[in-house]
Amino acid sequence: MAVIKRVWAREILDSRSTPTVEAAVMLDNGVVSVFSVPSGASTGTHEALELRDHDETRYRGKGVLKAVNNINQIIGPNLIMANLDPTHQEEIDNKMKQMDGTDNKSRLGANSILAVSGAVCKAAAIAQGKTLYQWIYENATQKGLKPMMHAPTPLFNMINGGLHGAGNLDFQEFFVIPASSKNFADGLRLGSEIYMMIGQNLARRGAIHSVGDEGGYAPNLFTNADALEILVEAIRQTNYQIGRDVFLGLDVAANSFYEDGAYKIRDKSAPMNEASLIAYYKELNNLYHMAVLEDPLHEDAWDGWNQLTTEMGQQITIVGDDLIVTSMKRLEKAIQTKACNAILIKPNQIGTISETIDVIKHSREANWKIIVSHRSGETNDTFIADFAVGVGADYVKFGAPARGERVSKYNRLSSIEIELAYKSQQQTPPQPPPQN
Ligand code: 2PG
Ligand code: MG
Repeated sequence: MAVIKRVWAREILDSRSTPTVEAAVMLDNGVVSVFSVPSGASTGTHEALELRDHDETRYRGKGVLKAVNNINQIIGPNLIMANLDPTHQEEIDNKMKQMDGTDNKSRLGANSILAVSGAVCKAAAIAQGKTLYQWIYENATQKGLKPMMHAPTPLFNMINGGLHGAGNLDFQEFFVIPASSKNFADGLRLGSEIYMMIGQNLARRGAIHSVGDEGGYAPNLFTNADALEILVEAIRQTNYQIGRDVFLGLDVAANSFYEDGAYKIRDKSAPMNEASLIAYYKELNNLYHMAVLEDPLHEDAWDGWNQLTTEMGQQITIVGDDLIVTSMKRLEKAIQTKACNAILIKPNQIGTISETIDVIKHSREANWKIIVSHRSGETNDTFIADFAVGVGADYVKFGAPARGERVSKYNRLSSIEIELAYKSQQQTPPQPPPQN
């Protein structure tokens, strides 16, 4: 097998015009791969550290030259010296963890480590002549996960609020979710048709402000519940039926409106305590029959999470994102305390591909649903789509079915779905989909 011969990195821009890290790996057989790291806006406090320069004279302090230098001067030279086979993902990831030596990757930065981890994974796939999702599947299988490969059901973020929207909504993401019985192509079409209808309705009301960070509309409305109403209205104008073809969901991202022990949202005149917020979710659920509820409470409200999951978890997929931050330690606590029944997976919250797969495996052992997610700051890298297929995720969350950095990932899933269909009939697809 080939060995890693060169590793290098540079600073590029993400979809918010914020710098991020792009790494490249070259093997001694000439194979080159490139991977870029996404970045969150509503980040959990317990995420691995995203290293930024904090030099106010460049990109308002958001530059990533330190992370880039860590790749060019520390990670790269050390990996090259060790003559590593890129198919040994775990060994390489462990080596980078050792080089960093901290619990939260704060020395080298999770953004520099993940950039190399992802580029190594891509290089290994190319060198073996395998599709990226197939190679990730093999990695996952080696680690004892038994993925079912398919294009997962998308959670389309149609309305962007909270830290992602220029409008006035407190909840961050309002999902439209195709029935999981639909194939991906039909689900994507459903998402697009409903997205167009929502846009038309908001424009008629004069409520559109703009689109938010993830391509969903960012309107000004009276309440967060009104945004759910807008989804229902748009769906009713299509041929799709709520509860049969399509479902609703929310990423509340409650951290962002939790202050001084209370939750403040525009739906209620006074700040709410945990019990009244849970009661409000029940009210919304009675009206809208939600299928997915992400981060309903703030990231350290363990007792409240347990109460909510005990009371609502039979009907709804309750997802821990800021709560768990793709961390094994926090996942273990969440399983023990029965805090939720699903996990949002973001490789950059933890910093290596191997650790991300370990967290997925452990979540599966608890019979949890797996949702593989983008970040609000993205590039056109489609790695995360292949990753979701390779680990057998139930859902993906890549934003609205609009904007280049979002649709690149949905379109990649479409081509994987076609390819898998050909393979299941032992036929060769007409055109191999591109990998980078
Ligand atoms: C989330 C994510 C992705 P961010 O909260 O789930 O939608 O947002 O990347 O800003 O953390
Ligand atoms: Mg979230």
